[in-house]
Amino acid sequence: MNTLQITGMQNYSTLLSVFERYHNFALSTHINPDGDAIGSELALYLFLIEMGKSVKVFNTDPVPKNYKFLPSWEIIEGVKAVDTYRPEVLVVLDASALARIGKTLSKTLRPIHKLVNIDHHATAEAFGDINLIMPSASSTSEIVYKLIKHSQTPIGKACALCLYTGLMFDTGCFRYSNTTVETHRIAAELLEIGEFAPDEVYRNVYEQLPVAKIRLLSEVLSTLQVTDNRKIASVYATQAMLRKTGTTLDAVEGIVNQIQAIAGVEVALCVSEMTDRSTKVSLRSQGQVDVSQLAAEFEGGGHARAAGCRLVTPYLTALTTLVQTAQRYIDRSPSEDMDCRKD
Ligand SMILES: [Mn+2]
Repeated sequence: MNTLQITGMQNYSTLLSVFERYHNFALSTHINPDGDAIGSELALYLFLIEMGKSVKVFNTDPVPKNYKFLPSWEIIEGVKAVDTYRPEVLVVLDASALARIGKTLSKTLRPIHKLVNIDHHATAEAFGDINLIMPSASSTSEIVYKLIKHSQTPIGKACALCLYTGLMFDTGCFRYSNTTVETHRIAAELLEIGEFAPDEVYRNVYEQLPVAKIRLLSEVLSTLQVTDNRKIASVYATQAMLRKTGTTLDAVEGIVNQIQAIAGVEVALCVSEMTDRSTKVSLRSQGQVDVSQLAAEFEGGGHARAAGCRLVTPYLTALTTLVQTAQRYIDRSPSEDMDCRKD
């Protein structure tokens, strides 16, 4: 397979010429899609439609409720809808690895001509025929923004809202270390074009929580442990907690960020007990430790400040292992901050 790794300006043209050459497209993104995943794929969908293309979007997981304010979200279809459909070009966004679009989907959804990979994860695999991987970008939405700008097509209102949502989400509402002068410039431009209210976007994405989720939060936070040196904070979520509160695993997402806010904490981690008794781990770092490396020790990945992995051990064993590993990283790391990115 001829793999093309593209990073420079002229290489946006390479991808745009592929977009021009073919007619039938499919887009997809990672399982448990977040604001950047949905935002970037809808923005690219709208752009390709504007180019007169036939475009289908297939995701393994349904669009989370809090992204149903985004224009065109209804066009996103599930795995079953793929059937025998074969696009000429498949564009995978924000996924790190092809398998992350879902086991079934990664096998059934195959392009006739080109597989395109657009991503900003530091650990992104170059699985495409064309790989537009930019770890310096705040989000996949930022890369899509730059691609559209390069095409000199005006960004539409609907597209601006999708891109802004992705940018906002992946920068943690413009507060993570991946937030730059440029991020703010792009956000300002998108606000100007889209004429939407930023507070409404925030409210749509973050303030539509069911009560059950707050009850789960309370359960999970009650498991808080902080190491003696106060550098590692951890919590866990069990299947029993999910049952008790009537929630599912996706409700655990984001809890790790809350404990990261504890003064002096360098590494925050949240482990979740899975139904098969394996353990899902979310890791956050304040900058001293590269948690993508830590996660890689357990075949996981992500960014220097936000990463994840899965262990085949029960959650309490996994928790002990992870805390010990994190401590090893803290002991050997220099204390100066790294210039690193979030999810
Ligand atoms: Mn992203």
